[in-house]
Amino acid sequence: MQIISGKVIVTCPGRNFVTLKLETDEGIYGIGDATLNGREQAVVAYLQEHVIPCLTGRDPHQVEDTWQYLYRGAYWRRGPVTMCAIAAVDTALWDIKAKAAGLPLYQLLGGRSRQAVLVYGHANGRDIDETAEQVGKYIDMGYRAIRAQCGVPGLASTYGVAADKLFYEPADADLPTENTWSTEKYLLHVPQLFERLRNEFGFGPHLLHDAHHRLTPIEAARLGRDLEPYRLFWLEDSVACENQQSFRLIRQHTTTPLAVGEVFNSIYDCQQLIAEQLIDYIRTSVVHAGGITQLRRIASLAELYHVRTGCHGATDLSPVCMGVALHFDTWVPNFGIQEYMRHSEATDEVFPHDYHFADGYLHTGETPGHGVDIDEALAAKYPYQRAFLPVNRLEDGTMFNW
Ligand code: GCO
Ligand code: MG
Repeated sequence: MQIISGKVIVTCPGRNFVTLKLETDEGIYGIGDATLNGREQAVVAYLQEHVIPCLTGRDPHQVEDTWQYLYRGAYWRRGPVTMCAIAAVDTALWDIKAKAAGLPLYQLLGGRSRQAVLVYGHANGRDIDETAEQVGKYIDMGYRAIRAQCGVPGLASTYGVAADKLFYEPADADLPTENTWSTEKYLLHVPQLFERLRNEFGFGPHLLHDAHHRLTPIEAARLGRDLEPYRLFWLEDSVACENQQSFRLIRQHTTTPLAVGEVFNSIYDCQQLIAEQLIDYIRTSVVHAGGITQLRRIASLAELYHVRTGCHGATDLSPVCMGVALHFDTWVPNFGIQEYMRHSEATDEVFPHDYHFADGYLHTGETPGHGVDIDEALAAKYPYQRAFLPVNRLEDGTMFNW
């Protein structure tokens, strides 16, 4: 079998998605997600100019060799743009291999390790009452694990609080929106949210929270400690994680489980955190961490150190990425949880898929491949629209982390 063409499809059914389609001389094709939120066109150019021309004529079954060719062969390694492009190729090749074998992808990875994939949904509100009401709604929908985010008194807006309660979409403007942040106000408020949620819903549902890289290590240690009575499933992205040793300090002070990794794109970004057992969950995703080929290496490293997986699954990761993540989750021995933010109806129509939600779990289908396709005619009806993630400033105007 040979790869005969590669096509990049950009579509915006409510938000932008970049999809790679690789076709073979035997009529089998594979699909991969290449979406990098707010930087979509950089990946499109990387694929079109620097990757696709090297793929023509290659044997699609050589998944590992192609990964190494694109990673080592580029000389310039790592980085989100490069790794998204490699991920898209890798995903499309695994899709082709599984289709050629006539098997759902999880069978090629090692087969089923669990019946279904535990997922967490996103409850959020402008204040504690509204967030509590949303948590109740998620419980009614069958969710067993819920991430709770809440507006902070004195701040006009904050990360994770959406106008539309089911479909959170942070890339909201043609140029970056400016938000204002105060760590002091936030740190006082969050424990009150979780006290209320545990009082109202008990300790049955798993509760999670995302600090979105906004704290210093000692602030994160304080928050982890303040949240201990409420037994969170995890506290996510408490500090910006370029400096992995920050987690040593946090770890010394709190037993709240820690999760990190959605912005990581290489196994080396995870290495110290995993090997020193500074985290409990690694959140790298198929699309941002170089595809299944690298993600499973990360998971295997994590397994050695009792670290479990918790793949990023926000709406900016397309249904293709979600479908593949579910095959990975169905197989991976050290599975923890999967994030599941629902895609809009328009998105689901552009990307027909065979996974479904029931009773707090997502279930993969049995279609050969990863089970997600793209309706190109429909995709063409939604042209690209530039959209940026917001930026964040402190109250005195200092540029900060979003
Ligand atoms: C999450 C993430 C997202 C990111 C988004 C950026 O935990 O789901 O933090 O909400 O902000 O994926 O593109
Ligand atoms: Mg996050």
